[in-house]
Amino acid sequence: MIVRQLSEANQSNRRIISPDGNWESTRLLLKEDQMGFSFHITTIYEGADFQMHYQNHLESVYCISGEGEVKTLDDGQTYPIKPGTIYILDKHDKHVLRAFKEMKMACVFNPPLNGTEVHNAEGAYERDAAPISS
Ligand code: 9YT
Repeated sequence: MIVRQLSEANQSNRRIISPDGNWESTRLLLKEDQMGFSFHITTIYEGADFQMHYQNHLESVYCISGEGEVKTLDDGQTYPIKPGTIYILDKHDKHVLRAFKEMKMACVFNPPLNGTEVHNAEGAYERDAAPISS
């Protein structure tokens, strides 16, 4: 069994701060753990408004706290986000995420992240990012 503490992970290289200033993510479970998915606690900063397109990954995002919305760009639909909302990008959906109040999200990625990923110009993560231990 693996047991980790968010408070400890926040003090380590598991905490990734996005260069674009929109979010940070503490990656509690990664590819190297060989579970087939990764699990992160992500903070979306208040006022964030940015586009993502996870072409190489599927992602589920559960809102623990805060308030915002997510818009899928293919159909123009907007969905409010509040504590208890989960959105599931089952079609590699291109989307825009907005935070009206800082949001804490629990995120699961398949395939799992290596650990150091930040968004590329298309809002995706590359498959071959470095692991946190390297
Ligand atoms: C909700 C979302 O996708 N935020 C971007 C960061 C990502 N969840 C991550 O790397 O943890």
